[in-house]
Amino acid sequence: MAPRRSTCPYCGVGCGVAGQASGRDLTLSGDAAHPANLGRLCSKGGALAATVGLEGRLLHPMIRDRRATWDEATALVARRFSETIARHGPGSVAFYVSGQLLTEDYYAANKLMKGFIGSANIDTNSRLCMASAVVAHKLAFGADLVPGCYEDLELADLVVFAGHNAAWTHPVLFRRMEAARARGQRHLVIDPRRTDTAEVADLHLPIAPQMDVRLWNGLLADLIARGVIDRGYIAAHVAGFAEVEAELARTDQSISAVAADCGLAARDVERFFQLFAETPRTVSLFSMGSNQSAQGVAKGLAIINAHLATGRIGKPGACPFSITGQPNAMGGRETGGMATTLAGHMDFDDEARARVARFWGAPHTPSGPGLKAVEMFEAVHEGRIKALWIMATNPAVSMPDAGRVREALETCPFVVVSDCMEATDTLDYAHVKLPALAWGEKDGAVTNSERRISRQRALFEAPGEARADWRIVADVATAMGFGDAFSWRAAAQVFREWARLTAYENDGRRILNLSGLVGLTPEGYEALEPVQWPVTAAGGTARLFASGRFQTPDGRARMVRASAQGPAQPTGAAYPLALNTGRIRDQWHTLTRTGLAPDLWRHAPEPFVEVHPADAAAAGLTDGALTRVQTARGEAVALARLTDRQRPGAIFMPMHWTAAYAPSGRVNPLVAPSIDARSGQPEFKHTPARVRPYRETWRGFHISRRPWARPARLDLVWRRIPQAGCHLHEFAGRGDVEEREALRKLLLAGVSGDGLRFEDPAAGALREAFLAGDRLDRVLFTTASGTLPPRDWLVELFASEALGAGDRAALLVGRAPGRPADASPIVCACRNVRAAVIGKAVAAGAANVDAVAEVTGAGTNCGSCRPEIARLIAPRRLETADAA
Ligand SMILES: Nc1nc2c(c(=O)[nH]1)N[C@H]1C(S)=C(S)[C@@H](COP(=O)(O)OP(=O)(O)OC[C@H]3O[C@@H](n4cnc5c(=O)[nH]c(N)nc54)[C@H](O)[C@@H]3O)O[C@H]1N2
Ligand SMILES: Nc1nc2c(c(=O)[nH]1)N[C@H]1C(S)=C(S)[C@@H](COP(=O)(O)OP(=O)(O)OC[C@H]3O[C@@H](n4cnc5c(=O)[nH]c(N)nc54)[C@H](O)[C@@H]3O)O[C@H]1N2
Ligand code: SF4
Ligand SMILES: [Mo]
Repeated sequence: MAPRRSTCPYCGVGCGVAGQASGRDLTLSGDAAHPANLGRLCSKGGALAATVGLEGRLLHPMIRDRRATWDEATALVARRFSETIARHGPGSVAFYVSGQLLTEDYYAANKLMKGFIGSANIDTNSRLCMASAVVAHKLAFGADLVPGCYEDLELADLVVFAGHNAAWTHPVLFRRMEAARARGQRHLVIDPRRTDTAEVADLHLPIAPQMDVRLWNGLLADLIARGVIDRGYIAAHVAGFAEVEAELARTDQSISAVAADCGLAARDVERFFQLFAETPRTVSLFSMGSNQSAQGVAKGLAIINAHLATGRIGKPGACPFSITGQPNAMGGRETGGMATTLAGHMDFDDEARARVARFWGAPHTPSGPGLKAVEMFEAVHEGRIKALWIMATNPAVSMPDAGRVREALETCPFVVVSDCMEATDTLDYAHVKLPALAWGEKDGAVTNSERRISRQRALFEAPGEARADWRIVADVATAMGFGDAFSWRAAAQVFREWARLTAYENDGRRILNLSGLVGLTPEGYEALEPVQWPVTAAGGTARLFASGRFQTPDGRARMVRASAQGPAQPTGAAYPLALNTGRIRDQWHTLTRTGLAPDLWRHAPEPFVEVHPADAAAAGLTDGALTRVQTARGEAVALARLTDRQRPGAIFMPMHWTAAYAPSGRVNPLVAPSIDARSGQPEFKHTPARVRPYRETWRGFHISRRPWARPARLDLVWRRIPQAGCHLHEFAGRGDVEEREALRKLLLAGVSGDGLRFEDPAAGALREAFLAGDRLDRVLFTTASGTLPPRDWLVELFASEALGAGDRAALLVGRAPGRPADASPIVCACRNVRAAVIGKAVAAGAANVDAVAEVTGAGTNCGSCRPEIARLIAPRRLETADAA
């Protein structure tokens, strides 16, 4: 069989893949014919085959912990929702959905809530992600429209990354831009951290947290002063310029004043302004450093204003470009997955409501917007929402103030969760668990960051009783009595209905229009090639606004004042540090899928907190020490990473860890739920915090064939790190030897077989290893004051069928006989190359990334580590020493 073409389920780049399945084994490569990636894949996409096993999958409906039939589960969900609505009104129920649903799923969920239940209480995790950009687009362009396309990123002479760590979060697009750099494109990064994206850029502005609006306003004032704005474009296509100009004049916009407020060196700010002024082909990419802010809308508007005033929009290589995170964040915005719009980018005005109701034959459409994510969980907490259905998202981990979200879920009378995995932090709270088809099984459409609709296609048979999300929704809708409107039999029918809605009574005023796809046959749907909306009979559209017409009533774009404020909650004496959060290179969100691929754990095996050396010294922290990170809401414990890539006064923690992998390493219980008043998007990038040494009295590790969760009775800092063929557990405690003994008892209960044991009471050290036959079965090493060996060699032994005499003898030393241990960090996860090996290659004369690649193999597969290799070759110092 020829490989089937589909798309990667992770980031919004939307790379095409080509996969060939045999049973559950998958051979996968990048789809050379897909316009998003032309065959390339990053580390995450490249590891997909390692994540498609059935282990850990939810394969049958469950009512609490009892297996149920679909009929039972569907009937129960329908009955509880119907009863709740009958008793407390449609506003007492809610759906919380996800940019990881397919367009068909999203369309079905939205139709049920907004058309038939008659509430707008459906919101998506895109609220945590894109909501600020959506509002900025609507204010500026009249609808949530992304002007540009990926080709613009190659045509641009300057790319500004505004709070975007593209090297890690959109790696394949970054590879494309690296190629453009070789042809002279320049990169400028605005980010408080010197990320890998910043490391290789021409200019990095390590901005003080949440000062972006000040910087972009300063830029616009400077452009006006220099006379480089496009008065002709403004006169023809833009409204609101005079108001914005007048507002800017109220503040001192001198470079020195802007630089001082932004914590930047004046000459760097000057260089940014100069570069922007002299480069007509500029694309400004904005992502979570812009959106996840209490001023996220203002940040987006300030960026868009600079582009509108210079006419740099709708032209090749020039646009403001909000890049999306999830594979179908765009599809959700299009189909009405957000509580603040109807499907098809329509708003809650009477005309649009009537139109949508007419199209659906819907009895009830809500009169206005529903609850946005943070408000929704607050309403659950207060008991106003009494039935909640969560699909394809893990809010117990990913929402801000996650402790409170867990309380809300705990008390909610009825929680339904559709997921493809059987154990997630959110599923712990589910009354009903519904098994969804996962990537590789489901069939449907997604829209990537450049408005490109691509097909995801099934590569495997549906396992167990798992069903498509749209079908689960349709079955519940039918059981609620709305069967006529939900009688689809295939994804293709759902898609066609959706396409028809975009074209319905659309006289050209709604740019989101799939009129070219309304006649799609099942075969046409199956064969659909990637295409960018709007899609007419003539085909797709790469770039919007080329004619200078926008979706506002008068066709003009709007410049809207963006006022500069600092963070919602400033730091102070008790919590002097700004806690920033975000992503790491090789993991996806809450680890339910990338966590299954051992290779993807190598680059960052444990939760960490990045701290500037000066802040670390003040707090008594050393590199690698377990560190308590505290905010007004909660505490986490993570390994300190001392680095001058962090601004003094600011710290960073990854968002990924969950109760399943590192219960004390979860950051979201610490994050304040401050939101942007207009978009409802939380300020994930700023919570006042402090750090303290954890001061463990003992620590250790346990390697076993099966995974262990943190024992409930013991207050340990626990991390589970999946390995090929075994699980590594790292732990530390603050108790005495009794605590260690309690853990030992639990872990070793029932262990028989050959045991080796070494004890050094002076160091409080105990090392034990057990074999089952000739195979290593488990090891347990603990120490109070001594050291522990690197874990790699022991982990490797778990793969061996029979241990040799030499290996046995060295077991309790923990080191391979005669092999020097290299504990330096892994840089290239694909080829398993460590920093020390790269260091040696550099010392031996490898002067650039390609030379290092040739000698060591690092960076030769997906290329995600290339910026990090560059950093190892030429370390740079943070350029804030002389900041104003
Ligand atoms: N590897 C990986 N890739 C992913 C994902 C993943 O989980 N893993 N998730 C996907 C999703 S859903 C999303 S939304 C995207 C997100 O992609 P990005 O937005 O690139 O990712 P983040 O790491 O959340 O944040 C970007 C940067 O914003 C910076 N920042 C923080 N505060 C400020 C500020 O005040 N101003 C400025 N200018 N910058 C600031 C942070 O330091 C961080 O480096 O990634 C997508 N791609
Ligand atoms: N501190 C902090 N928190 C953040 C962020 C941050 O930067 N900092 N970023 C925020 C952003 S931008 C985002 S997008 C969110 C992401 O946060 P989440 O959406 O909570 O993260 P995921 O791990 O992607 O959750 C997806 C869930 O859906 C399941 N799933 C996968 N495929 C399917 C499917 O086809 N059907 C069904 N029914 N289930 C499926 C997965 O197993 C998993 O449980 O996190 C937000 N939270
Ligand atoms: S860049 Fe990586 S994660 Fe994103 S779609 Fe492509 S392969 Fe998937
Ligand atoms: Mo996101």
